Amino acid sequence: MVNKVLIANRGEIAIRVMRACREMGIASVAVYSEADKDALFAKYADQAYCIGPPPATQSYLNIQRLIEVARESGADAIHPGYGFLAENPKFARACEEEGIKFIGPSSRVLELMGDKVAARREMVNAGIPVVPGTDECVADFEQARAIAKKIEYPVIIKPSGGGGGIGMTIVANEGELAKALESTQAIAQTTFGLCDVYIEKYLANPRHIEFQLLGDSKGNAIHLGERECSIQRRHQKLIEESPSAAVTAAMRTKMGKLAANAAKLVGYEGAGTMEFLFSGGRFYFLEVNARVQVEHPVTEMVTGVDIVKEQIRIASGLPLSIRQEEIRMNGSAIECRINAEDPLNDFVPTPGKIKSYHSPGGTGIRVDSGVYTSYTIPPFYDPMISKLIVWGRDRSEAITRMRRALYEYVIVGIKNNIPFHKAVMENPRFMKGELGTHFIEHETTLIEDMKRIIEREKPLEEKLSHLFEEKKRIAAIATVAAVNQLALKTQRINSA
Ligand code: MV4
Repeated sequence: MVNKVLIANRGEIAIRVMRACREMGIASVAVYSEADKDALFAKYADQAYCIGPPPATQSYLNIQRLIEVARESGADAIHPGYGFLAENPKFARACEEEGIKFIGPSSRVLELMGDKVAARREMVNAGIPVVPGTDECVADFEQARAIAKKIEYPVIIKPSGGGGGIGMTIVANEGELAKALESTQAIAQTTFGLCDVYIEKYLANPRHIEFQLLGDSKGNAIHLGERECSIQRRHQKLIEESPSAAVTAAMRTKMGKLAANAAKLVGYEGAGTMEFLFSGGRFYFLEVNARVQVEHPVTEMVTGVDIVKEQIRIASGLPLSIRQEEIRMNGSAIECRINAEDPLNDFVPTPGKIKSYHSPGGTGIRVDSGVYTSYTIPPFYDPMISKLIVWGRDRSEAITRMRRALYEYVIVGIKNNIPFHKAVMENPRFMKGELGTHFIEHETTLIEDMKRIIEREKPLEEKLSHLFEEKKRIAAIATVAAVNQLALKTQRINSA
């Protein structure tokens, strides 16, 4: 087993990894930028090193500095978390060359999965269904025209070096093709340093469903079922759940087996996700995310598997601690990403000081966060405050529990997206499980719903504002709970 892990990340995911380390008797090393000197993760770690100025390029993305700190601190492994350097083959290779375990797939696999056209080809060979489209990069307009004509419009042009939706262009007809091809190639070049693009049939309002995979160095690969992440905005997921309301047990078994088998075929070591679009009852492969994902806790809640511990075991050369036959999906879990952003002002980021903070608790609740009362969320990184995850015996219980938790949550000082989550948890189509990647833009009442919810709480807030001094916090929270009980009753009457 590894002895000491350097976490090359920040915020809640850094703490998530350190918690796994602590339970496994492994020491943890935090690295933090000057903007994060007061962050919880830097205090939680056994050791902490400042690695540079606030901009990520000068701190969390500085490969040389990270390797240097690993050596200096005596860390024998690096966990990259998500984002930053998590899927960077150069970073994985630098670790490999230094004899430091990179907790993730090999640089070879990261390179393969980073090239979306190559990954697509690999999956076709493994028998995974893909969206109709090209198996090579599109060289010129004539080739693009022929392909688009064959698969029929609308089509979507994607950068091969990309992923996560950046730079993609939807093309409705041949008249738009030339311009779209040019602009996608330009974005691909400037953003990913590679002008290669590929074309797929465009699916109108698919669901986004992904399978959680684990592969070890002994050639074992298993799946932990799926997550549905259709509720997203500008490629930022906001709500994720497991299982998906659209996936039957038979579909799960079939796709899960295919996905795990594909992971085995490419020699995948570590935790990973296979992303699919789901439309008309069928799965279409999109891409592989070769990292632990933000939304991994919903899978942990329904399977009981600690995904980060498995990552550390795998990197240590140990076999997976569970077999496929032992995996059971128990109940239903939902995650709401609680962000410092204003849902009534186009979701603009609202970093700043949290004056008062009380997170929900009780049965079936998990809060993964890196904040505390009086903490100031810096403006340099993503504005996530926490992940609120709930478990219920079924989807309906998970939704009512999520509502209860959202109404317990007290965040004073910065605008946040809790009203958005409250509105979705009351949305009739969400409650029926009728989801799609265009859910937010299609649900045109969400803005009014949020305003109504905020209005409903106004009298309460006026009552509370003078109470929000540190000493009276507990009383304030009790009042919140009581008034919110009222809000929930109103809600039940409305829906009856
Ligand atoms: C698609 C698609 C429709 N058809 N591919 C977005 C995230 C990235 N992983 C893949 N994405 C999509 N791929 C095909 N063949 C729809 C999306 C998509 C999307 C694309 C462009 C702009 C906004 C979008 C929002 C959700 C999903």
